Amino acid sequence: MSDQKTFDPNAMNVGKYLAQRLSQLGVNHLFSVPGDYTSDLLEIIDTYEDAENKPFIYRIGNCNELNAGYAADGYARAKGLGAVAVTTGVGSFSLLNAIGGSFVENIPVVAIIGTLSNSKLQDEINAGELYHHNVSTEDTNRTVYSPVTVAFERISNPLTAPAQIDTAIIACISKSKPVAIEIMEDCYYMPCAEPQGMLSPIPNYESLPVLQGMADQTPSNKYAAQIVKAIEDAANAVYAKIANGKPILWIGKEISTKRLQGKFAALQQAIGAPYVTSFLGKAVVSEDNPWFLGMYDSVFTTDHTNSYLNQSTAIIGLGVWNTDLNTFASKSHETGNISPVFASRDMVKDGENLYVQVSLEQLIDAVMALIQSKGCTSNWTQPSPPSPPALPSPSTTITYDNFFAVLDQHVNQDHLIVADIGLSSFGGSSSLKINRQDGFLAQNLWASIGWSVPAGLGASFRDDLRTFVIVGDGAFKLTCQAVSTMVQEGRNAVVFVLNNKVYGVEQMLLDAGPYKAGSTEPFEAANVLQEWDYVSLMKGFSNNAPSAKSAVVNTVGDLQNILLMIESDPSSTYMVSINLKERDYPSAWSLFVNR
Ligand SMILES: Cc1ncc(C[n+]2csc(CCOP(=O)(O)OP(=O)(O)O)c2C)c(N)n1
Ligand SMILES: [Mg+2]
Repeated sequence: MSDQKTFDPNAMNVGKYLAQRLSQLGVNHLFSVPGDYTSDLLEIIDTYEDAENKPFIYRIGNCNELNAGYAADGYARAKGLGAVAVTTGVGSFSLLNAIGGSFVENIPVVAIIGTLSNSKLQDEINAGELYHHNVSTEDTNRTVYSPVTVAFERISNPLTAPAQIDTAIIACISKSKPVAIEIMEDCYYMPCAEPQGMLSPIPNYESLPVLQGMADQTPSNKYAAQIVKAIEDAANAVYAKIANGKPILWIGKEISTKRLQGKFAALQQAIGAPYVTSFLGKAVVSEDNPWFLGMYDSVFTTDHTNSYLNQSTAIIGLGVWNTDLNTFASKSHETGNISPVFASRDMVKDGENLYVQVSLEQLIDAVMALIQSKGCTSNWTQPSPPSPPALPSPSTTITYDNFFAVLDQHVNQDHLIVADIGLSSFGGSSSLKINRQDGFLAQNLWASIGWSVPAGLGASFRDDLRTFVIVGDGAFKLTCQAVSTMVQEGRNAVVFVLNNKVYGVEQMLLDAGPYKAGSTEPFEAANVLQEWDYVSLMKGFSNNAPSAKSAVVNTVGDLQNILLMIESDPSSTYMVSINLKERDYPSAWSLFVNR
């Protein structure tokens, strides 16, 4: 309890200011774990209501800080911006993995860390007193969080709090990366200025017309002129590869994070070229498009996709990050540079030529301008889709391939898929046809197993969609308590646990021997999991709440039945164990297993 509450309860204060700023940007939920250094803030959040007596922000309690962080990350991926509040030290250190993932994958999350009051810090510094959860008198959270945030603000003074909060949030939405706001506990109830206007992102680069103007003025700005030239040269290089022949566009996550879906669609139509995605770029635009050919990723590329890639005269990477995942299965130590043309991370690589300070948007605009002035005729005819695999009879044992074939026929534009990393990623969840833009969320580069369950909790606040989480049993064990939070918050999410009783992908990468046909080679002991009873687990997590449902799937028919039940029950949380044979794997791994 803070004596600061004696201030006028109707006046603006630091906690309310933060709540208003987040709420203005569409953050209606704050994921948190209480701690005495944040309790006053959470109390403000819980009691602060708008003119219609609705809370500005609903606080969502989580079982631990890692889950809260992943939930904020999933919320940000699904809704645009997320926020999490934890206590210092024991909370902020547990949260760090989640914020690391948000940083690496360009997800805008505001991490709020409640810390010692000004007077307690002075006690520590001057009188050697020690306070719980506190590492030292050093600026520890700043040291720990600086590498994984684009702004760190420590608020010790209510007078500067509004400017500091605004600075951090503007950095977050401008750079699409996490920020941390550490607030000393005596500040939350302190009066401060009212928020002025709305916060909006600052562009990361000048537009081409502005640069052009700077280059053309007398005397010319030589740096602007060089950037204009880099943009033009990069666009000419790309145009030369697409204007004739059979180019294929290979799209990546920046199409989504930089909101370039519309510009990409116009470019694709103007060229008349098919497109494929990288693993990180899955479903950045809807896959319900006849020109979409599937994922391009080393040995996981399907025969159908390869039949087109083999005919292509150029593969143009647009917004694809050059990561080892693009050639994951090759087990190479190199990154996955499988196309000579890459436009991402504000540069364009064309073979040996590198054009820097060229954003993806500027490149697409400049290539479109060339197409409009010079024309473009691709030699492609619209691809015909492969026929979907025939579904096996209901009595057939469930396998990875059957699971994804049945699910693929079931999911539609009303679903949001949140997929974890594991054997099920490649040729499994990556093979699902996603019929809506951004209808598939995965943390594939940071690749922290267990992300999907709490991220699915966060994503499930997209009330217009039903969230389906696909997670391996090993990954599930890290963060499974988030299912309990789903029940508590009345989320109608569905968690499919791919229960193969092993860390399958770890075994695959270590030694694929146990997966070879007819093999009796044992799994490496470190990769064998204790089996769980998922039905009992769901009962335990929810104390038998009627809205907490569970099922076990052993056959194709079991899966079809449970999917029907789930559709007819839009207000329950489901946990479904898919009972797989230990040596089963998605057939997309066959080339890997048999090489
Ligand atoms: C936090 C974290 N710890 C460890 C790993 C290493 N790792 C990657 S995949 C994996 C196993 C996943 O097993 P499971 O979820 O059962 O999926 P399966 O491969 O069996 O489909 C592990 C341990 C990781 N990526 N993240
Ligand atoms: Mg497993």
